Amino acid sequence: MIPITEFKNRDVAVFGLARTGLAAARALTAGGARVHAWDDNDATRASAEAAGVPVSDINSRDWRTFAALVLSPGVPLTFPEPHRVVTLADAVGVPIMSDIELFARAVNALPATQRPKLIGITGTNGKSTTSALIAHILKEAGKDVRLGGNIGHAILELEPLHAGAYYVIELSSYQLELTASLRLDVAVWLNLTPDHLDRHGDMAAYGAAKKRIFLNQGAADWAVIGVDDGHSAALCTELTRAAVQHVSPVSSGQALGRGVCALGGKLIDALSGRSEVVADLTQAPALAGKHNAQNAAAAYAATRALGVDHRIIAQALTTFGGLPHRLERAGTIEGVRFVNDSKATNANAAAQALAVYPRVYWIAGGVAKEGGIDELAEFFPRMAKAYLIGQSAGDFSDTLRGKVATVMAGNLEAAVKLAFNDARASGEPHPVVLLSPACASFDQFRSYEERGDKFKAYVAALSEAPPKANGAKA
Ligand code: UMA
Repeated sequence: MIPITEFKNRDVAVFGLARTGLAAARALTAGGARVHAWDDNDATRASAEAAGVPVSDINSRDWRTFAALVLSPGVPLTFPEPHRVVTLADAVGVPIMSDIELFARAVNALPATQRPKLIGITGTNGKSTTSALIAHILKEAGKDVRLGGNIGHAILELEPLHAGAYYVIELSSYQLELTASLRLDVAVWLNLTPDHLDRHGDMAAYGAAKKRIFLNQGAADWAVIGVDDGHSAALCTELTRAAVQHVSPVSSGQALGRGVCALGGKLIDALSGRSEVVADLTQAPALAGKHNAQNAAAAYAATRALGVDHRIIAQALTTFGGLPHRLERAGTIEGVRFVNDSKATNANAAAQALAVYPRVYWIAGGVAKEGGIDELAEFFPRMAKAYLIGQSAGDFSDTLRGKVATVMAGNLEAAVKLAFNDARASGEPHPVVLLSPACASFDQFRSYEERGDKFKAYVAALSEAPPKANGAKA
Protein backbone atom coordinates (compact mmCIF):
# COMPACT_ATOMS: atom_id res chain seq x y z
CA MET A 1 0.00 0.00 0.00
CA ILE A 2 1.13 3.58 -0.67
CA PRO A 3 0.24 5.70 2.39
CA ILE A 4 -1.09 9.17 1.54
CA THR A 5 0.05 11.68 4.15
CA GLU A 6 -1.06 14.90 2.43
CA PHE A 7 -4.37 14.96 4.32
CA LYS A 8 -3.04 14.02 7.77
CA ASN A 9 -5.48 15.11 10.52
CA ARG A 10 -8.00 16.35 7.93
CA ASP A 11 -11.38 15.01 6.85
CA VAL A 12 -11.58 13.39 3.43
CA ALA A 13 -14.67 11.98 1.72
CA VAL A 14 -14.16 8.80 -0.28
CA PHE A 15 -17.03 7.85 -2.56
CA GLY A 16 -17.43 4.44 -4.25
CA LEU A 17 -16.18 1.51 -2.22
CA ALA A 18 -15.03 -1.03 -4.77
CA ARG A 19 -11.34 -1.46 -5.69
CA THR A 20 -10.45 2.25 -5.98
CA GLY A 21 -12.36 3.50 -2.96
CA LEU A 22 -11.25 0.76 -0.58
CA ALA A 23 -7.59 1.23 -1.51
CA ALA A 24 -7.88 5.03 -1.24
CA ALA A 25 -9.61 4.81 2.16
CA ARG A 26 -6.86 2.53 3.49
CA ALA A 27 -4.04 4.65 2.05
CA LEU A 28 -5.50 7.88 3.46
CA THR A 29 -6.13 6.31 6.86
CA ALA A 30 -2.56 4.96 6.94
CA GLY A 31 -1.37 8.51 6.21
CA GLY A 32 -3.33 9.96 9.15
CA ALA A 33 -6.44 11.37 7.43
CA ARG A 34 -9.94 11.03 8.91
CA VAL A 35 -11.74 9.11 6.19
CA HIS A 36 -15.51 9.30 5.59
CA ALA A 37 -16.32 6.53 3.15
CA TRP A 38 -19.63 5.93 1.39
CA ASP A 39 -21.22 4.00 -1.46
CA ASP A 40 -24.82 4.01 -2.76
CA ASN A 41 -24.98 0.25 -2.58
CA ASP A 42 -25.97 -1.21 0.83
CA ALA A 43 -24.18 -4.52 0.29
CA THR A 44 -20.98 -2.75 -0.81
CA ARG A 45 -21.05 -0.57 2.31
CA ALA A 46 -21.53 -3.65 4.47
CA SER A 47 -18.60 -5.46 2.87
CA ALA A 48 -16.42 -2.34 3.17
CA GLU A 49 -17.17 -2.22 6.87
CA ALA A 50 -16.46 -5.92 7.19
CA ALA A 51 -13.11 -5.23 5.50
CA GLY A 52 -12.29 -2.63 8.17
CA VAL A 53 -13.12 0.57 6.25
CA PRO A 54 -15.22 2.86 8.46
CA VAL A 55 -18.40 3.93 6.66
CA SER A 56 -20.17 7.18 7.44
CA ASP A 57 -23.05 8.87 5.66
CA ILE A 58 -21.44 11.78 3.84
CA ASN A 59 -24.80 12.87 2.38
CA SER A 60 -25.85 14.45 5.64
CA ARG A 61 -22.51 16.04 6.62
CA ASP A 62 -21.40 19.62 6.40
CA TRP A 63 -19.30 19.43 3.21
CA ARG A 64 -17.27 22.48 4.18
CA THR A 65 -15.40 20.21 6.62
CA PHE A 66 -13.96 18.05 3.83
CA ALA A 67 -10.49 18.78 2.45
CA ALA A 68 -11.15 16.62 -0.63
CA LEU A 69 -13.52 14.17 -2.26
CA VAL A 70 -11.85 11.09 -3.72
CA LEU A 71 -14.20 9.82 -6.41
CA SER A 72 -14.13 6.35 -7.97
CA PRO A 73 -13.81 6.34 -11.76
CA GLY A 74 -17.13 4.54 -12.25
CA VAL A 75 -19.09 7.40 -10.64
CA PRO A 76 -20.45 9.97 -13.14
CA LEU A 77 -18.69 13.33 -12.93
CA THR A 78 -20.49 15.26 -15.68
CA PHE A 79 -22.66 12.99 -17.88
CA PRO A 80 -25.32 11.70 -18.00
CA GLU A 81 -25.51 13.98 -14.96
CA PRO A 82 -23.13 14.72 -12.09
CA HIS A 83 -23.53 12.34 -9.19
CA ARG A 84 -25.12 13.84 -6.06
CA VAL A 85 -21.74 13.88 -4.21
CA VAL A 86 -20.14 15.79 -7.08
CA THR A 87 -22.81 18.48 -6.75
CA LEU A 88 -22.37 18.60 -2.97
CA ALA A 89 -18.59 19.00 -3.32
CA ASP A 90 -18.86 21.60 -6.08
CA ALA A 91 -21.34 23.68 -4.09
CA VAL A 92 -18.73 24.44 -1.42
CA GLY A 93 -15.57 24.17 -3.54
CA VAL A 94 -14.26 20.85 -2.20
CA PRO A 95 -11.63 19.59 -4.68
CA ILE A 96 -12.63 16.34 -6.40
CA MET A 97 -9.83 13.98 -7.33
CA SER A 98 -8.99 10.47 -8.46
CA ASP A 99 -6.83 7.96 -6.63
CA ILE A 100 -4.24 8.58 -9.39
CA GLU A 101 -4.14 12.25 -8.33
CA LEU A 102 -3.42 11.22 -4.72
CA PHE A 103 -0.60 9.01 -6.02
CA ALA A 104 0.78 11.77 -8.28
CA ARG A 105 0.89 14.28 -5.44
CA ALA A 106 2.66 11.76 -3.20
CA VAL A 107 5.28 11.22 -5.92
CA ASN A 108 5.69 14.97 -6.48
CA ALA A 109 6.31 15.46 -2.75
CA LEU A 110 9.39 13.19 -2.90
CA PRO A 111 12.89 14.64 -3.31
CA ALA A 112 14.07 14.24 -6.94
CA THR A 113 16.56 11.55 -5.94
CA GLN A 114 13.78 9.39 -4.48
CA ARG A 115 11.39 9.70 -7.40
CA PRO A 116 10.40 6.41 -9.07
CA LYS A 117 9.88 6.20 -12.84
CA LEU A 118 6.29 6.59 -13.98
CA ILE A 119 4.96 5.16 -17.23
CA GLY A 120 1.30 5.80 -18.13
CA ILE A 121 -0.69 4.20 -20.93
CA THR A 122 -4.01 5.30 -22.37
CA GLY A 123 -6.04 4.75 -25.55
CA THR A 124 -9.47 3.40 -26.40
CA ASN A 125 -8.16 -0.10 -27.04
CA GLY A 126 -5.01 -2.05 -26.28
CA LYS A 127 -4.04 -0.22 -23.10
CA SER A 128 -4.18 -3.27 -20.83
CA THR A 129 -2.11 -5.40 -23.20
CA THR A 130 0.41 -2.61 -23.73
CA SER A 131 0.65 -1.90 -20.00
CA ALA A 132 1.20 -5.59 -19.22
CA LEU A 133 3.73 -5.86 -22.06
CA ILE A 134 5.71 -2.83 -20.87
CA ALA A 135 5.74 -4.26 -17.34
CA HIS A 136 6.91 -7.62 -18.71
CA ILE A 137 9.74 -6.04 -20.74
CA LEU A 138 10.91 -3.98 -17.75
CA LYS A 139 10.88 -7.08 -15.54
CA GLU A 140 12.90 -8.97 -18.13
CA ALA A 141 15.33 -6.03 -18.04
CA GLY A 142 15.72 -6.62 -14.29
CA LYS A 143 13.72 -3.62 -13.08
CA ASP A 144 11.57 -3.41 -9.96
CA VAL A 145 8.15 -3.07 -11.60
CA ARG A 146 4.62 -2.41 -10.27
CA LEU A 147 1.62 -2.60 -12.59
CA GLY A 148 -1.70 -0.96 -11.68
CA GLY A 149 -4.48 1.49 -12.47
CA ASN A 150 -7.33 0.68 -14.86
CA ILE A 151 -5.84 -2.77 -15.49
CA GLY A 152 -7.57 -3.90 -12.30
CA HIS A 153 -5.21 -3.15 -9.38
CA ALA A 154 -5.99 0.15 -7.70
CA ILE A 155 -2.80 2.18 -7.78
CA LEU A 156 -2.72 2.90 -4.05
CA GLU A 157 -2.65 -0.86 -3.37
CA LEU A 158 0.76 -1.15 -5.01
CA GLU A 159 4.07 -1.42 -3.12
CA PRO A 160 5.27 1.84 -1.49
CA LEU A 161 7.13 4.48 -3.48
CA HIS A 162 10.88 4.31 -3.68
CA ALA A 163 13.68 5.34 -5.97
CA GLY A 164 14.46 2.75 -8.61
CA ALA A 165 10.87 1.44 -8.85
CA TYR A 166 8.96 1.58 -12.14
CA TYR A 167 5.20 2.19 -11.89
CA VAL A 168 3.39 1.13 -15.05
CA ILE A 169 -0.07 2.68 -14.88
CA GLU A 170 -2.98 1.96 -17.20
CA LEU A 171 -5.06 5.14 -17.31
CA SER A 172 -8.69 5.47 -18.36
CA SER A 173 -10.36 8.68 -19.45
CA TYR A 174 -12.40 8.54 -16.22
CA GLN A 175 -9.24 8.53 -14.13
CA LEU A 176 -7.48 11.16 -16.22
CA GLU A 177 -10.33 13.67 -16.05
CA LEU A 178 -9.81 13.83 -12.27
CA THR A 179 -6.01 13.89 -12.39
CA ALA A 180 -4.06 17.15 -12.65
CA SER A 181 -0.64 16.59 -11.05
CA LEU A 182 0.66 13.42 -12.69
CA ARG A 183 3.98 13.84 -14.49
CA LEU A 184 4.86 10.77 -16.50
CA ASP A 185 8.40 9.97 -17.60
CA VAL A 186 6.81 8.13 -20.50
CA ALA A 187 3.19 8.75 -21.58
CA VAL A 188 1.80 6.30 -24.14
CA TRP A 189 -1.28 7.16 -26.23
CA LEU A 190 -2.39 4.25 -28.41
CA ASN A 191 -5.52 5.30 -30.31
CA LEU A 192 -8.83 7.12 -30.05
CA THR A 193 -12.13 5.77 -31.35
CA PRO A 194 -15.67 6.40 -30.05
CA ASP A 195 -16.28 4.91 -26.58
CA HIS A 196 -17.65 6.07 -23.22
CA LEU A 197 -19.52 8.94 -24.92
CA ASP A 198 -22.31 8.52 -22.36
CA ARG A 199 -19.82 9.68 -19.72
CA HIS A 200 -17.95 12.34 -21.69
CA GLY A 201 -20.71 13.82 -23.86
CA ASP A 202 -18.80 13.82 -27.16
CA MET A 203 -15.55 12.78 -28.82
CA ALA A 204 -13.92 16.15 -28.16
CA ALA A 205 -14.46 15.81 -24.40
CA TYR A 206 -13.40 12.14 -24.44
CA GLY A 207 -10.20 13.04 -26.31
CA ALA A 208 -9.55 16.02 -24.04
CA ALA A 209 -9.79 13.80 -20.94
CA LYS A 210 -7.30 11.34 -22.41
CA LYS A 211 -4.95 14.10 -23.57
CA ARG A 212 -4.38 14.99 -19.92
CA ILE A 213 -1.92 12.08 -19.90
CA PHE A 214 0.64 14.56 -21.31
CA LEU A 215 0.02 17.25 -18.65
CA ASN A 216 3.13 18.39 -16.79
CA GLN A 217 5.59 16.61 -19.12
CA GLY A 218 8.87 18.40 -19.76
CA ALA A 219 11.96 18.26 -21.94
CA ALA A 220 13.27 15.03 -20.38
CA ASP A 221 9.98 13.14 -20.84
CA TRP A 222 8.59 11.07 -23.70
CA ALA A 223 5.25 10.91 -25.47
CA VAL A 224 4.72 7.71 -27.46
CA ILE A 225 1.78 8.13 -29.84
CA GLY A 226 0.04 5.62 -32.13
CA VAL A 227 -0.68 7.38 -35.42
CA ASP A 228 -3.00 4.87 -37.08
CA ASP A 229 -6.24 6.85 -36.60
CA GLY A 230 -6.99 10.43 -37.61
CA HIS A 231 -7.43 11.87 -34.10
CA SER A 232 -4.17 10.38 -32.89
CA ALA A 233 -2.17 11.35 -35.98
CA ALA A 234 -3.33 14.98 -35.54
CA LEU A 235 -2.37 14.85 -31.86
CA CYS A 236 1.09 13.56 -32.76
CA THR A 237 1.58 16.45 -35.20
CA GLU A 238 0.40 18.93 -32.54
CA LEU A 239 2.76 17.60 -29.85
CA THR A 240 5.70 17.34 -32.26
CA ARG A 241 5.19 21.00 -33.25
CA ALA A 242 4.87 22.13 -29.63
CA ALA A 243 8.20 20.36 -28.86
CA VAL A 244 7.61 20.28 -25.10
CA GLN A 245 8.66 16.65 -24.70
CA HIS A 246 10.28 14.03 -26.96
CA VAL A 247 7.66 12.50 -29.26
CA SER A 248 7.87 8.97 -30.70
CA PRO A 249 5.22 8.15 -33.31
CA VAL A 250 4.37 4.44 -33.57
CA SER A 251 2.37 2.57 -36.19
CA SER A 252 1.30 -0.81 -37.41
CA GLY A 253 1.16 -0.81 -41.18
CA GLN A 254 2.67 2.59 -42.04
CA ALA A 255 6.38 3.05 -42.67
CA LEU A 256 7.62 5.93 -40.50
CA GLY A 257 10.59 8.13 -41.26
CA ARG A 258 11.03 8.56 -37.51
CA GLY A 259 9.55 6.42 -34.75
CA VAL A 260 8.76 2.71 -34.43
CA CYS A 261 6.59 0.73 -36.83
CA ALA A 262 5.49 -2.81 -37.48
CA LEU A 263 5.51 -3.91 -41.12
CA GLY A 264 5.09 -7.43 -42.49
CA GLY A 265 5.60 -9.06 -39.09
CA LYS A 266 8.81 -7.13 -38.41
CA LEU A 267 9.31 -4.39 -35.84
CA ILE A 268 11.33 -1.51 -37.25
CA ASP A 269 13.16 1.01 -35.06
CA ALA A 270 13.55 4.38 -36.79
CA LEU A 271 13.83 6.38 -33.55
CA SER A 272 17.11 7.88 -34.64
CA GLY A 273 15.88 8.43 -38.20
CA ARG A 274 17.70 5.32 -39.52
CA SER A 275 15.49 2.23 -39.97
CA GLU A 276 16.58 -1.06 -38.47
CA VAL A 277 14.61 -4.31 -38.06
CA VAL A 278 14.78 -5.09 -34.35
CA ALA A 279 12.25 -7.87 -33.71
CA ASP A 280 10.30 -10.60 -35.45
CA LEU A 281 6.67 -10.35 -34.31
CA THR A 282 5.79 -13.69 -35.87
CA GLN A 283 7.75 -15.19 -32.96
CA ALA A 284 5.53 -13.40 -30.40
CA PRO A 285 2.51 -15.73 -30.04
CA ALA A 286 0.58 -13.52 -27.62
CA LEU A 287 0.83 -10.51 -29.93
CA ALA A 288 -1.11 -11.73 -32.98
CA GLY A 289 -2.95 -9.20 -35.14
CA LYS A 290 -2.36 -5.70 -36.47
CA HIS A 291 -3.55 -4.03 -33.27
CA ASN A 292 -1.05 -6.03 -31.20
CA ALA A 293 1.70 -5.08 -33.61
CA GLN A 294 0.96 -1.44 -32.75
CA ASN A 295 0.92 -2.34 -29.03
CA ALA A 296 4.33 -3.99 -29.47
CA ALA A 297 5.67 -0.92 -31.30
CA ALA A 298 4.42 1.33 -28.47
CA ALA A 299 5.91 -0.90 -25.77
CA TYR A 300 9.20 -0.98 -27.68
CA ALA A 301 9.31 2.83 -27.97
CA ALA A 302 8.37 3.29 -24.30
CA THR A 303 10.99 0.90 -22.97
CA ARG A 304 13.70 2.19 -25.33
CA ALA A 305 12.93 5.67 -23.93
CA LEU A 306 13.70 4.20 -20.50
CA GLY A 307 17.02 2.89 -21.77
CA VAL A 308 16.25 -0.83 -22.14
CA ASP A 309 18.49 -2.59 -24.68
CA HIS A 310 16.66 -3.41 -27.93
CA ARG A 311 17.77 -7.06 -27.78
CA ILE A 312 16.18 -7.51 -24.34
CA ILE A 313 12.95 -6.00 -25.69
CA ALA A 314 12.95 -8.25 -28.76
CA GLN A 315 13.41 -11.34 -26.57
CA ALA A 316 10.73 -10.19 -24.08
CA LEU A 317 8.17 -9.81 -26.89
CA THR A 318 8.49 -13.53 -27.59
CA THR A 319 8.03 -14.55 -23.92
CA PHE A 320 5.04 -12.28 -23.21
CA GLY A 321 2.11 -14.46 -22.14
CA GLY A 322 -0.74 -12.09 -23.07
CA LEU A 323 -3.70 -11.13 -20.93
CA PRO A 324 -6.70 -13.11 -19.86
CA HIS A 325 -9.83 -12.31 -21.91
CA ARG A 326 -7.87 -10.73 -24.77
CA LEU A 327 -7.44 -13.18 -27.67
CA GLU A 328 -6.88 -15.78 -24.97
CA ARG A 329 -6.68 -19.37 -26.11
CA ALA A 330 -9.43 -21.18 -24.25
CA GLY A 331 -8.72 -24.69 -25.56
CA THR A 332 -9.06 -26.92 -28.62
CA ILE A 333 -11.69 -29.65 -28.69
CA GLU A 334 -11.96 -32.10 -31.57
CA GLY A 335 -10.00 -29.66 -33.72
CA VAL A 336 -12.23 -26.68 -32.85
CA ARG A 337 -10.21 -23.78 -31.39
CA PHE A 338 -11.90 -21.57 -28.79
CA VAL A 339 -10.73 -17.99 -28.32
CA ASN A 340 -11.83 -15.82 -25.40
CA ASP A 341 -11.84 -12.14 -26.34
CA SER A 342 -14.41 -11.10 -23.74
CA LYS A 343 -12.56 -7.84 -23.16
CA ALA A 344 -13.84 -6.61 -26.54
CA THR A 345 -16.54 -4.39 -25.06
CA ASN A 346 -16.91 -2.25 -28.20
CA ALA A 347 -17.00 -2.86 -31.95
CA ASN A 348 -13.52 -1.45 -32.52
CA ALA A 349 -11.99 -3.97 -30.11
CA ALA A 350 -13.96 -6.82 -31.73
CA ALA A 351 -12.70 -5.68 -35.16
CA GLN A 352 -9.15 -6.23 -33.97
CA ALA A 353 -9.90 -9.82 -33.01
CA LEU A 354 -11.92 -10.52 -36.16
CA ALA A 355 -8.99 -9.26 -38.23
CA VAL A 356 -6.80 -12.06 -36.84
CA TYR A 357 -8.92 -14.98 -38.16
CA PRO A 358 -9.99 -15.53 -41.78
CA ARG A 359 -13.13 -17.44 -40.71
CA VAL A 360 -14.91 -17.56 -37.35
CA TYR A 361 -17.95 -18.89 -35.55
CA TRP A 362 -18.64 -15.61 -33.80
CA ILE A 363 -20.34 -15.20 -30.41
CA ALA A 364 -21.41 -11.60 -29.78
CA GLY A 365 -23.86 -9.35 -28.00
CA GLY A 366 -24.63 -7.76 -24.66
CA VAL A 367 -25.00 -4.03 -24.04
CA ALA A 368 -24.04 -2.43 -27.35
CA LYS A 369 -22.23 0.87 -27.76
CA GLU A 370 -23.41 3.65 -30.07
CA GLY A 371 -23.28 2.47 -33.69
CA GLY A 372 -23.69 -1.21 -32.73
CA ILE A 373 -21.69 -3.42 -35.09
CA ASP A 374 -22.02 -1.29 -38.23
CA GLU A 375 -18.28 -0.73 -38.33
CA LEU A 376 -17.66 -4.50 -38.48
CA ALA A 377 -19.18 -4.77 -41.99
CA GLU A 378 -15.81 -5.51 -43.60
CA PHE A 379 -15.54 -8.63 -41.40
CA PHE A 380 -19.01 -10.03 -42.11
CA PRO A 381 -17.65 -12.24 -44.94
CA ARG A 382 -15.33 -13.90 -42.37
CA MET A 383 -18.25 -15.01 -40.19
CA ALA A 384 -19.35 -18.59 -40.81
CA LYS A 385 -22.23 -17.87 -38.44
CA ALA A 386 -23.03 -15.42 -35.64
CA TYR A 387 -24.41 -16.62 -32.28
CA LEU A 388 -26.16 -13.68 -30.65
CA ILE A 389 -26.65 -13.24 -26.93
CA GLY A 390 -27.93 -10.56 -24.59
CA GLN A 391 -29.76 -7.29 -24.95
CA SER A 392 -28.34 -6.35 -28.37
CA ALA A 393 -29.24 -9.67 -30.10
CA GLY A 394 -32.24 -8.21 -31.98
CA ASP A 395 -30.36 -5.15 -33.26
CA PHE A 396 -27.31 -7.19 -34.26
CA SER A 397 -29.55 -9.67 -36.06
CA ASP A 398 -31.07 -6.76 -38.04
CA THR A 399 -27.61 -5.52 -39.00
CA LEU A 400 -26.47 -8.99 -40.10
CA ARG A 401 -29.67 -9.95 -41.97
CA GLY A 402 -28.96 -11.17 -45.50
CA LYS A 403 -25.20 -10.98 -44.91
CA VAL A 404 -24.39 -13.50 -42.16
CA ALA A 405 -26.29 -16.56 -40.95
CA THR A 406 -27.33 -15.82 -37.37
CA VAL A 407 -28.67 -17.78 -34.42
CA MET A 408 -30.47 -16.14 -31.52
CA ALA A 409 -28.60 -18.19 -28.89
CA GLY A 410 -29.95 -16.17 -25.97
CA ASN A 411 -27.23 -16.96 -23.49
CA LEU A 412 -23.53 -17.72 -23.57
CA GLU A 413 -23.76 -21.37 -22.58
CA ALA A 414 -26.15 -22.13 -25.45
CA ALA A 415 -24.01 -20.08 -27.84
CA VAL A 416 -20.88 -22.07 -26.97
CA LYS A 417 -22.65 -25.39 -27.57
CA LEU A 418 -24.26 -24.27 -30.83
CA ALA A 419 -21.03 -22.79 -32.19
CA PHE A 420 -19.08 -25.91 -31.23
CA ASN A 421 -21.52 -28.21 -33.00
CA ASP A 422 -21.49 -26.12 -36.18
CA ALA A 423 -17.71 -25.67 -36.19
CA ARG A 424 -17.14 -29.39 -35.59
CA ALA A 425 -19.55 -30.36 -38.35
CA SER A 426 -18.06 -27.87 -40.83
CA GLY A 427 -15.20 -30.12 -41.90
CA GLU A 428 -12.91 -27.07 -41.91
CA PRO A 429 -9.33 -27.91 -40.84
CA HIS A 430 -9.06 -25.64 -37.74
CA PRO A 431 -12.35 -23.84 -37.16
CA VAL A 432 -12.31 -21.02 -34.61
CA VAL A 433 -15.10 -20.21 -32.13
CA LEU A 434 -14.51 -16.61 -31.12
CA LEU A 435 -16.17 -14.85 -28.20
CA SER A 436 -15.57 -11.19 -29.06
CA PRO A 437 -18.85 -9.60 -28.05
CA ALA A 438 -18.44 -5.96 -29.20
CA CYS A 439 -20.55 -5.14 -26.14
CA ALA A 440 -20.38 -4.47 -22.43
CA SER A 441 -21.41 -7.45 -20.34
CA PHE A 442 -23.65 -5.89 -17.70
CA ASP A 443 -26.98 -7.26 -18.92
CA GLN A 444 -25.91 -10.86 -18.22
CA PHE A 445 -22.68 -10.74 -16.20
CA ARG A 446 -21.02 -8.69 -13.47
CA SER A 447 -18.06 -7.85 -15.69
CA TYR A 448 -16.27 -8.85 -18.88
CA GLU A 449 -13.99 -10.95 -16.68
CA GLU A 450 -16.93 -13.00 -15.41
CA ARG A 451 -18.19 -13.36 -19.01
CA GLY A 452 -14.77 -14.64 -20.14
CA ASP A 453 -14.43 -16.99 -17.16
CA LYS A 454 -17.89 -18.43 -17.87
CA PHE A 455 -16.94 -18.89 -21.53
CA LYS A 456 -13.85 -20.84 -20.50
CA ALA A 457 -15.89 -22.93 -18.07
CA TYR A 458 -18.48 -23.79 -20.77
CA VAL A 459 -15.65 -24.73 -23.13
CA ALA A 460 -14.08 -26.92 -20.44
CA ALA A 461 -17.48 -28.57 -19.87
CA LEU A 462 -17.64 -29.46 -23.59
CA SER A 463 -14.45 -31.45 -23.35
CA GLU A 464 -15.76 -33.30 -20.30
CA ALA A 465 -19.11 -34.20 -21.93
CA PRO A 466 -19.22 -33.26 -25.60
CA PRO A 467 -22.80 -32.64 -26.70
CA LYS A 468 -24.22 -34.85 -29.44
CA ALA A 469 -23.80 -33.38 -32.93
CA ASN A 470 -27.55 -33.11 -33.44
CA GLY A 471 -28.34 -32.29 -29.80
CA ALA A 472 -28.33 -28.52 -29.57
CA LYS A 473 -28.68 -27.19 -33.07
CA ALA A 474 -30.79 -24.14 -33.76
N1 UMA B 1 -21.19 3.67 -7.20
C1 UMA B 1 -22.11 4.36 -6.45
N2 UMA B 1 -22.95 5.22 -7.11
C2 UMA B 1 -22.88 5.41 -8.46
C3 UMA B 1 -21.92 4.70 -9.21
C4 UMA B 1 -21.08 3.83 -8.55
O1 UMA B 1 -22.18 4.21 -5.23
O2 UMA B 1 -23.66 6.21 -9.00
C5 UMA B 1 -20.31 2.74 -6.48
C6 UMA B 1 -20.66 1.29 -6.82
O3 UMA B 1 -21.67 0.80 -5.95
C7 UMA B 1 -19.32 0.60 -6.62
C8 UMA B 1 -18.31 1.69 -6.92
O4 UMA B 1 -18.97 2.94 -6.92
O5 UMA B 1 -19.14 0.12 -5.32
C9 UMA B 1 -17.79 1.38 -8.31
O6 UMA B 1 -16.69 2.10 -8.57
P1 UMA B 1 -15.87 1.77 -9.89
O7 UMA B 1 -16.79 1.37 -10.99
O8 UMA B 1 -14.97 2.91 -10.14
O9 UMA B 1 -15.14 0.40 -9.46
P2 UMA B 1 -13.64 0.03 -9.09
O10 UMA B 1 -13.66 -1.38 -8.66
O11 UMA B 1 -13.02 1.02 -8.21
O12 UMA B 1 -12.94 -0.01 -10.53
C10 UMA B 1 -12.25 1.12 -11.05
C11 UMA B 1 -12.31 1.01 -12.57
N3 UMA B 1 -13.70 0.99 -13.02
C12 UMA B 1 -14.20 1.87 -13.89
O13 UMA B 1 -13.55 2.74 -14.39
C13 UMA B 1 -15.66 1.73 -14.27
C14 UMA B 1 -11.62 -0.26 -13.02
O14 UMA B 1 -11.57 -0.26 -14.43
C15 UMA B 1 -10.20 -0.28 -12.49
O15 UMA B 1 -9.60 -1.51 -12.82
C16 UMA B 1 -10.21 -0.11 -10.97
O16 UMA B 1 -10.90 1.11 -10.63
C17 UMA B 1 -8.81 -0.03 -10.37
O17 UMA B 1 -8.12 1.11 -10.81
C18 UMA B 1 -12.43 -1.21 -15.10
C19 UMA B 1 -13.18 -0.54 -16.24
O18 UMA B 1 -14.21 -1.05 -16.65
C20 UMA B 1 -11.61 -2.34 -15.71
N4 UMA B 1 -12.66 0.57 -16.79
C21 UMA B 1 -13.25 1.22 -17.94
C22 UMA B 1 -12.74 0.58 -19.21
O19 UMA B 1 -11.64 -0.01 -19.20
O20 UMA B 1 -13.43 0.71 -20.25
C23 UMA B 1 -12.85 2.69 -17.94
